[in-house]
Amino acid sequence: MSKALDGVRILDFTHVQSGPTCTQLLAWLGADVIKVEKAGEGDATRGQLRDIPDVDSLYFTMLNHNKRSITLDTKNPKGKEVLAALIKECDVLVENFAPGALDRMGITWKYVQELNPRMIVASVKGFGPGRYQDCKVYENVAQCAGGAASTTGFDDGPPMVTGAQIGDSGTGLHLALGIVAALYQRNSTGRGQKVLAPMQDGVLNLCRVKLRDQQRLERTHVLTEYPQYPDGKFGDAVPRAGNASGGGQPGWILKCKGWETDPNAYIYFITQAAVWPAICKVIGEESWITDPAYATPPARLLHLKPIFQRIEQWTMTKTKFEAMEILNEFDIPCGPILSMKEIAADESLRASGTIVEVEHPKRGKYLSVGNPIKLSDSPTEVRRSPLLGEHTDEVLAELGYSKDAIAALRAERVI
Ligand code: CAO
Repeated sequence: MSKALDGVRILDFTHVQSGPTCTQLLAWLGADVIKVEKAGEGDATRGQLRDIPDVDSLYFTMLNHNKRSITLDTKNPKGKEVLAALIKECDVLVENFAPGALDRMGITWKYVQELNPRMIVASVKGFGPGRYQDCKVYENVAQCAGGAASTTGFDDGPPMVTGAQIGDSGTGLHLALGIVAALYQRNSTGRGQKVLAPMQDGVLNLCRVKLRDQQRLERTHVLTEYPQYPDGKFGDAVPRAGNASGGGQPGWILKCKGWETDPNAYIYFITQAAVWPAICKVIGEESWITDPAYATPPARLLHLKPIFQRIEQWTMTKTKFEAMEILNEFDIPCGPILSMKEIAADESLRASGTIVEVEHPKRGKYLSVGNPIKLSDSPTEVRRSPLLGEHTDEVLAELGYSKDAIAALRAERVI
């Protein structure tokens, strides 16, 4: 079956997580992704957090599926010639080097445009133009600068970063969308363009609701769905909201049976207004259906803590899965706190290809997250990540290099 991005060639200059997330998605959607790496070293993540000596780490393998790898010293004049040939052949150059690194390599926008005016140059940077534009940035820096850390955690604790890699993988997603849009626009203009996804901006986009709350707070001086209401004090910036829902339907994480020994024996419970009578019946508090102190959403906001304490008395008598079964019968929105161990074994995620088992020649079988975006006419087959330089000869041959010319480049350590 054909793939959505068949025929699109990506010159992949990405490393670590943000850029590789983007190009992996494009590869899963059918693009031919040629990853350019430093000879001998490769992407730094090949060697980071290794669980098997001398074998590409899971960090690398899980971010670089379906790509081809070539090694190339792009600072060597002969390496730059190869790169020029690749720029002429490819549609998109994706990079997430530190600010200025691409220019220092001589790969300026002007240079690329002269070689291939149709080329799209897509970049992840830590910050957009402004006072931090020259800074190197990793995941948690972006979470802190994008508003996630100041709004995550509990009111009486320090700012917290989240386990979801919203700075890296989140920005990779943003960049992938920008690239696909630029490819679409090129159909009518015939021209390439620059695409920039700064990590701070990407995180802020994902924290949009917190900027909403900042403005609500400034106008009304109170956020009634936050755990600080009604007893605590609000300052002039959005506070950390613990496990509050963040939306118009109050929610909280509640203990389930076994919580004393299992750190994940919890459930997320949403007191959606539409099912309030059902919630009252399930927990055995039928009088709350009509009691004016509990009957309406605004009234309940004044009593959220005791309400959740009472619901927790009920959830603690059930495992999280038993509670799910019962609550789902009444359409009460809830979700189990699943550990990575439980997710790895999840049959539905495996059946849908979101959890995949991949065979690797050096590490054997490993689990990965497959493509979470499902296209009915462009299914994803996850192929293992490439070994360092595995496709150098193949790609150079496609560019017209003879076997002798390739051997000469190798002898001079250009590839
Ligand atoms: N041949 C020759 N040189 C190469 C090369 C190749 N194939 N590939 C890379 N290089 C060179 C670069 O040109 C650069 O050289 P200069 O410093 O002389 O210009 C050098 O390798 C290092 O590149 P870098 O500065 O991007 O890498 P770093 O390890 O120092 O920094 C990071 C890593 C992630 C902090 C930085 O790249 C960055 O801020 N990127 C943008 C934001 C980003 O994506 N962050 C998320 C990363 S995932 O957490």
